[in-house]
Amino acid sequence: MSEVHVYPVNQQIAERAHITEEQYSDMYQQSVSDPEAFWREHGKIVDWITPYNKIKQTSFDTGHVNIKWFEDGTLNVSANCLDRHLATRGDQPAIIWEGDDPADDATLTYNQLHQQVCQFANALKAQGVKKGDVVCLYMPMVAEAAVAMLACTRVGAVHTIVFGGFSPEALAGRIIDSKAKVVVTADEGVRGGRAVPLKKNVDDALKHPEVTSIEKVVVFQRTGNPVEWDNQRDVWWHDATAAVPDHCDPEPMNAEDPLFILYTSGSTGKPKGVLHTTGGYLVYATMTFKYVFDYQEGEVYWCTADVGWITGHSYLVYGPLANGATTLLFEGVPNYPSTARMSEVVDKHQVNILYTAPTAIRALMAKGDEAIAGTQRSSLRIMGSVGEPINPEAWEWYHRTIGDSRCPIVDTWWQTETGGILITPLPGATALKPGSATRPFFGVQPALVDNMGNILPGATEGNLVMLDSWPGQMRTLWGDHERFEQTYFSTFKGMYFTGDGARRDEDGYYWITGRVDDVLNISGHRMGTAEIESALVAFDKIAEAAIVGVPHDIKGQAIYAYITLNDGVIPTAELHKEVKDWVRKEIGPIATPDFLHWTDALPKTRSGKIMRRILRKIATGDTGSLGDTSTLADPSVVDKLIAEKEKVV
Ligand code: 6R9
Repeated sequence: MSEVHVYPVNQQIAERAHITEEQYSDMYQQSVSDPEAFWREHGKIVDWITPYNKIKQTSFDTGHVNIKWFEDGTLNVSANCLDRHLATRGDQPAIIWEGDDPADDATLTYNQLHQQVCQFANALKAQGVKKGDVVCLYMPMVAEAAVAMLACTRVGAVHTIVFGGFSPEALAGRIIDSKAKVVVTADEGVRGGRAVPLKKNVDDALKHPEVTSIEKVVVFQRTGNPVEWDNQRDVWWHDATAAVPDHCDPEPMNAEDPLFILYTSGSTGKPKGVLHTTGGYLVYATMTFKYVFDYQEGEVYWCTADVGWITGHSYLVYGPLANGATTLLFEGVPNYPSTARMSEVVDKHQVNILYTAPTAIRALMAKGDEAIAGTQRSSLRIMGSVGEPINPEAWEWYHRTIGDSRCPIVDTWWQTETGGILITPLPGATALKPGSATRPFFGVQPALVDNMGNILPGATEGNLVMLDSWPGQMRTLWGDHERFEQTYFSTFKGMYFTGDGARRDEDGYYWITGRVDDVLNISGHRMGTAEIESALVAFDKIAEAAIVGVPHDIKGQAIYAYITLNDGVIPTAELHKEVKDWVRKEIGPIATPDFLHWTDALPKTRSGKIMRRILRKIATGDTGSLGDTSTLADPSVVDKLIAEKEKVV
């Protein structure tokens, strides 16, 4: 380890921070020694229709995993994000929308957002949506995406957002699994100067023979370009909202009623439908937003994540709006039309808190000072990072160049499954070490275990687990509680396994080392190797495929595919392109392999298991230490693979 530079707590920030160093220690202590008392108090950060008496009913026992928080309380998420702010900040901006084109922007006040949400909630009802129905959102980054989310919560519908970059096939798979009744989309999205054919993708997805649950498609008009239309099924957003009243009472929901499903990649099989419920999720998103970003009244907060990811749920929409914050929703990409776009947006809207991903930071860092050309960024106070480990160089650059060495960086570790941030600095309370997510949030009990599940004390390295529940934890996998238990609670009995490895230093700081399972992290997006492999073998010329991740300067990891073709098929440049296009079509551009390695045979054990450890080493060129190859059925494949590597593009 090279020497770690420690940044002490910034005193100016600490002076008016919600949480100081001493408060953190006291509150953390209380939160883990008496979770009932702690959450009884802090559950009040949101407004309840029926107050809760029960706090925590949770068990991590394999076979009986059961997670319930505040289970006898009722509340409504949209009322917490909107109605409760109207008296005090109805005219304050709730959402600032910044278009892909720097000339396009718009502001919605809390009053305006409330009105739009009520109207769209009534429009959903008019399309037949009832409490408990699943609504699939396949939206670009427009304010209407947030309107649609909040409208679902208002009527008690369960949303499942599918990232607009996913293909029709991927969309169809999620609709089939969730049994969604309605899709909300747009004619097209706009990103980086290019149109994304969302409505066309929906049309294609709905042609899939197993998609039988969709009754209506509501289409927001973003570009106005012509789209195909099914008069029975398709409804324009503007028509659906034109004739409905703008009053809609929020539906009282039980704390444990489903709030949303979000599909994420795992190490095996199909994407998993992570289920979050209403009360615990909202309490946790609201509280973490307030303390992790030290949000102060009137500040402008910008999270660059897409609504299609968990970060877009918890820290673009629900956390900020539940706190009455002004949240900036950006349609575009950080480097379009100029490399300095992100910094320009900060200046234009006087952003105080910026939350982005290491992959974006590294892409800008590669351009040096061009990323800040002509900008001041003097409004910035706090900056955040999420999605993957941030390397110390990128951290330092972000701190020095974007933040002018003034702003604390919160490196926030969490997952789709955790609902909110679990390990993170607090701006006024935690000394920073570049590359470390530092310490657990209130109520969070991380531990490091060896491969046998023994808890390792002190400064050490191991598998990252959680010993007890927190309110934002996922409750189940949609329709598959057994898989939920298998995936998260069977590796280490009685513990939630994150799938990540981590190191803990002598100060108790956590350093996430990355996934220890077969999940890749490409530009902060999770991709299961199994998912890409099954897309590849579905291609009619491919016999077998194995995916590994290799380090990439900007994306963090790149996708390296070993492919065995069917007998007689010759690898050509055309086939190379065809295979890449196929994966793009099956899953989406983010899953496209960067490297294709054609080979006749993969290294397998005598029982037929592919030895990925060897494939990883060959792909990264680390062939000096291949380790034990004696269990291979045919050890000669290793030398062949190493020789073939020369030709890989
Ligand atoms: C929020 C989100 C989760 C996986 C997680 C880990 C990686 C996220 C990180 C980080 C190191 C951080 N990850 N934040 N690794 N430092 N600050 O990204 O959710 O898409 O489910 O990904 O991302 O590997 O397990 P999700």
